[in-house]
Amino acid sequence: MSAKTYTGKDIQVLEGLDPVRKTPGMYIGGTGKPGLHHLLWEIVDNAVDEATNGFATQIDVVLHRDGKSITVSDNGRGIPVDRHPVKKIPTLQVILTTLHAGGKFDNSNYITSGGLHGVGASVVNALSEELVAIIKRDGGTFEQHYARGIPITKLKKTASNTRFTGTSIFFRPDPEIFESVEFDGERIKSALEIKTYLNGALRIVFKDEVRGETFEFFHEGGIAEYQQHLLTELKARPVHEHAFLLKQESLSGGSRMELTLQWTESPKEHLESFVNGIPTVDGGTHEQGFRDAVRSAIRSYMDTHDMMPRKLDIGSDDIREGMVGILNLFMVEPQFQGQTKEKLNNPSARSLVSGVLRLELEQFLNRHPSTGEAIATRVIQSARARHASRAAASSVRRKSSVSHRLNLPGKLADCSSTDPTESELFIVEGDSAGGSAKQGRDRKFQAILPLRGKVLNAEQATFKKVMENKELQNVTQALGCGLGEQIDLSKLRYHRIILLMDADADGLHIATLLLTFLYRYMRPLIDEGYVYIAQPPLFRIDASKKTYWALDEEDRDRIVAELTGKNRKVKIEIQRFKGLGEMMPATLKATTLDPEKRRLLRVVIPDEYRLETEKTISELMGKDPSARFRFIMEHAAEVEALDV
Ligand code: 1YM
Repeated sequence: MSAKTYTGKDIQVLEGLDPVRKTPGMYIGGTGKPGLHHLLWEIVDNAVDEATNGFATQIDVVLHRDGKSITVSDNGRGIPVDRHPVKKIPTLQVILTTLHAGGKFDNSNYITSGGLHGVGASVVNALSEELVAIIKRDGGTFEQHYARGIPITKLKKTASNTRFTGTSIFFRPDPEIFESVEFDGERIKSALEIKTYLNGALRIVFKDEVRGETFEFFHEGGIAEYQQHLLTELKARPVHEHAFLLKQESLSGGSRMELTLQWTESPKEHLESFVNGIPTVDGGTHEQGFRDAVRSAIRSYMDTHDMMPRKLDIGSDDIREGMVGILNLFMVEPQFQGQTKEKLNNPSARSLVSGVLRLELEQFLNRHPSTGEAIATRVIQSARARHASRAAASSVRRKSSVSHRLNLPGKLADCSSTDPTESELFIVEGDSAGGSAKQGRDRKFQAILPLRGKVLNAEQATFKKVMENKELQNVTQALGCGLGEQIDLSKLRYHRIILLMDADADGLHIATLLLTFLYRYMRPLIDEGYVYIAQPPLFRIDASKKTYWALDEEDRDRIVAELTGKNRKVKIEIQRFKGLGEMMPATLKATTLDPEKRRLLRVVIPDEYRLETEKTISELMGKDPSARFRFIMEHAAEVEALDV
């Protein structure tokens, strides 16, 4: 980025703001919460640019008491207020009322930005019910007010002889445009903190007046410090002490980049990438370059040091397992793509990143052989585990692909149909409940698999342990589709897999463990919507020769209130089931098994929860058992109700 000074004459390609209000999604991706927050990032990024260019050191962000308006200020040079030579109005007003062509998503689905500083401010102005700009510059304080992109005052000088300089923008997003205009303090807080990690000289003070809290972020250590922070947050133990750090100041085309890289014991890869300090959540060409380089540098290092195991294939997944890294690329005209425009698309970024990284990483490994060895060991360990899991999974598949019922678990009471689309498998807790279910089912299409003993925590256990657990083996064999990478849905024997557990803590525990197993090893079953949770009643209510079923206390109270409301003298008898085993087969059938009468919950992971689910599962299924119950109980409401 250049440090040259803009004045009015540099501003080019001007356009009115009407299109922004007509199709806001084209400029900010959408009008939901992400779009709303996008307004803030546009303003903050202008202030961060001023800091990155060396003119500002502090940014203040205030989320006002109403939660619907924000002020962002910086101590930079101040947006120019001089008269624009062509437009004959103040440059500030030109910036806030005209759209730079490069700033919008054009019809080829690209957005370019970073070309001209401040292109987004006019979009924020257009989509705000109110915006106030206060500029300190040229020895004065200047102020101008806008409503929905239209100036409602002239630029006024309100004070003179100020020695301070800077820009302050207050804005209140327009409720006519956004589905909700409520900002999320937590989201703002974490995004602001990341910006200070990416710019070690920058201080950001965030005042959240809604929650009455103030946070100050300053991370002198930059991305090296962020790397440490990430390891702690991910609970990932590194396998070598020092992260690999790379800063490249002058790359071709005026680009520069910085990155960190470290291998850990975590079973996953975690790469966070940014372009010009802005998160690229969907990755893109720079991430591809990063991965290319890591793969080839590690391969070449292992080859030349004779560390490649003879009988073991090392895949690029093995090389990346446990890798935690940060990539921040600065480039002049980034192009973004994808649904939320958070994916870098410039082809040149791939070779730019991979060229430098490959060379530097190899040199680093050669200079630090103990680090090289630790990484190579980690890679081999991952390849071995993957190899073992493949072998185990294909043995399960071989066994079950003999397909005959001979291979099905002994405890399974299978259905007579062989058509998976009409077949259901009830996984039932305990033998006595299993017995009731067997008697109450329709054997044509309903199969019952009772589970006894402990289901293993699939999050904590190794693949080998999971494969040895009898109960999970039974589930796997009954389903017939294999697991892990070898899963084959065409072999799945039932298209409804229904967990039927007691409505108590033990039942919740087992359901959670089973869901974790399915999530980790048979994820496509969840994604395809094949997994359900049954809802057996907890109470039976008899009144005037009629029977009612209640799912929980609330349901019971509602039914009782309804009955007494109609007839105060009615005699009501309430029975609480201690467990499924206590229920008569006919009762179980009438309330829980019969598709005409039962209610099932389908297990779904809405797209916006995907990341969160991954985190929640690994956090909560880690050590703390009480957290597990909390997880399933609190999230029960997120499970989409579905009448089947
Ligand atoms: C709270 C938001 O926008 N700060 C800001 C913006 C600009 C400048 C300084 C600035 C940039 C330059 C020269 C330059 C902008 N300038 C322009 C334009 N904070 C915030 N601080 N002088 C001042 O880039 O050379 C657009 S934004 F177009 F005038 F250069």
